[in-house]
Order: sequence, then structure tokens, then C-alpha cells
Amino acid sequence: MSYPLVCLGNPLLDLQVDVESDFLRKYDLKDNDAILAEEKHLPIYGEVLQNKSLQLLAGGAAQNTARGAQYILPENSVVYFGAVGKDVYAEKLTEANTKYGLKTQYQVLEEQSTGKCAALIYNHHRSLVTDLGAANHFKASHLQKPENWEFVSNAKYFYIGGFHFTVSPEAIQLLGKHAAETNKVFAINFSAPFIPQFFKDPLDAAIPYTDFVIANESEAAAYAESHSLDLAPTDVVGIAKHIAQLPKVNSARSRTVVFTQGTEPTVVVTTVDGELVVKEYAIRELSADQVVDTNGAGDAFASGFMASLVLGEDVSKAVSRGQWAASVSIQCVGPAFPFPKVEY
Ligand code: 26A
Repeated sequence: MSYPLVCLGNPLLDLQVDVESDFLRKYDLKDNDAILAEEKHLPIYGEVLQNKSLQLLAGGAAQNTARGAQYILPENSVVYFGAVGKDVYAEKLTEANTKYGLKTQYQVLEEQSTGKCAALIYNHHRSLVTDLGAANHFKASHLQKPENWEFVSNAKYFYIGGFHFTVSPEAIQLLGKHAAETNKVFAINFSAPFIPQFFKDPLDAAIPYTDFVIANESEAAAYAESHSLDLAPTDVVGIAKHIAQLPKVNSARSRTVVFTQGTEPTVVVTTVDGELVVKEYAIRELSADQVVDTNGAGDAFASGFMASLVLGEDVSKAVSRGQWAASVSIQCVGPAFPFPKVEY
């Protein structure tokens, strides 16, 4: 079986609820962030289960991107790897993935429970608090099993959710090396500010394999800070230029850095024949009443972007498809796309 796009990440079930700012303050949370749950956050999961607005939704950043890319692409285009338990949460994920036609090759860990993410919606913001559970135990050796490596060796594009740097940098290295050695496309997403901040070393070790780096403005700022760049944290173009020029293993492909900035234009920096080319693309505007929630907006952008690359389109089209996918997903509850399907 030949699926052009392989994605790797942490499969999670989102427990999405509407909250007031008091709730966020009580747990010391920002309006818009993504963190790993500490001891003090654990009561959140009990509280959200009591909340009348609770919705159980398939989540996990790279899994959202994988589902979204499969939504756009022809059947049998995307396969997703990650670790889950053997429980009703995993069944919920499988149900959603089946609806989108996403192929999963989960590592199933019977002793662990499937990971969960409290997605706390406050106005147009979302604060994500994750208990990784089984997802935290994914092993690179799962990819190396012959039945899984076949998907890897047949793929042409790889997409890694940055959140996976907290789990298996080894698996990311394995795929990055394979992509570079076989001249395939390797893309990563920073996923959250805490990745460049606290997982700097595994991130830096993966950058040389990347052909595409996707992130948002707050992740770019966190990168600049943790790498002590002599740039303002708001200088997204400068930060993108810096990353675009970092050493690269596969010199047959140039590196492109894509920074989304919420409602501000998407910044793209590419190296063409050693020269840096900077482009900015205005987003698709939505009126306030069209915005349902922004949970998964960045993942949806990455779905459209990656699907476009798989379709053989150029970077400007990929950004445009990404922006379209984000605007579609923002109009849905949680990290989802509408059925019946809408087309770009
Ligand atoms: C390691 N962490 C913290 C995470 C995540 C995560 N996915 C993987 N690892 N924290 C939140 N998410 C997912 O991000 C999506 C929105 O972009 C949530 O499950 C949510 O669906």
C-alpha cells in the first residue's frame, strides 16, 4: 500500500468545554496556550466531565492535521502513527479517523490509557491542557516493524507534530534521516511555545532534516528567545530567515519557513539558490459570528499546506489552501471539518 503522506504525533481525545476566565485563572492558565498537565492541573479533567458544554472530539495536533489532509486528498493518501491505549477513548478516535478515511497504524499499549486534552474555550481563545497517557510511550521501534516501515518507505512526504519532541525524538530522527537519504519531503510544526523553549535540543537536532518548518508567531518568538537570537521576538521575518539558513542535510531541497500569525498575514521565507525570498500572504477574513472556536486552527492550516504539497502545488498555493482549511475548521466545533465535504 502506498500512502504519500506519513504523519507522526500524539493521539489525544479532546475534552472540549466553554469556560470563563475565572476557571483559567484558578489553574494558572493563559487564554491561549498548550501545556502538559502538572499535578495542580489534574482536577481539571474531573471538572470538565461535569461541565454541560462538554464535547468529546478527536484531537492530537498532528492527528488533526493528518485527518484534515486526508479530508482534502484522494482516498488512501495519509497514514498516521502514534500510541493509544485499548479503551473507549481510542475507539472514539478510530471512529473519527474512519469517517475521514484516515489510516492509522497505532502502537496499542494495553496497560496505558489513551491521552486526553482539556480544550478550554474562552471567547476566541483556547487553552489546551494535556495528559499524554499512552501517547507518551510511543517508541521508534514501532516504526521499524516491517508492516509499518513499508508505509514509511513508500511515502513521499513526512509531517511531524512538534509536540512529539516531548515523546520520541528518536522516532523523529529516524524519519528525518530516511527523508534526507531518499530525497523525500520532511516537514515539522513547532506546535507550541514550550517546544522551542524546553525541547530545544531535540528540536535543533531535527532542524537539519527539515524542508518545511511551520509555526505561529508565539512559537517563533519562543524560538528566538530560547536561541538567544539578536532579534525582537516580534520580528517574525528575521526569525524565519534565521531558521531558513540553518544547516541542511539534504542539499537537493531548499528549506521553507512558514509562520502563521492569527489574523495577520502568513510569512513565508524560502531559500532560492542561496538567496532568501520573503513573501507575505493575507489571510481569509471571517466575521466574529463565523468563528465557532479556534481549537485546531493551526493544525488545519498545516493540513491544507501538506495536502497541497502532496498534490504537487507550489508554496503560494499551499499557503492559500492552508488558510482556506483553517478558515473552514474555525467554523466547526473543535479540530474538525464539515460533512458533507466542502471543496477549496
Ligand atoms: C504534548 N502535548 C501537550 C500535545 C498536545 C496536543 N497534541 C499533541 N501533544 N496538546 C494539545 N494538543 C492538541 O492540539 C490540538 C489543537 O491544536 C489537542 O488535542 C488539540 O486537538
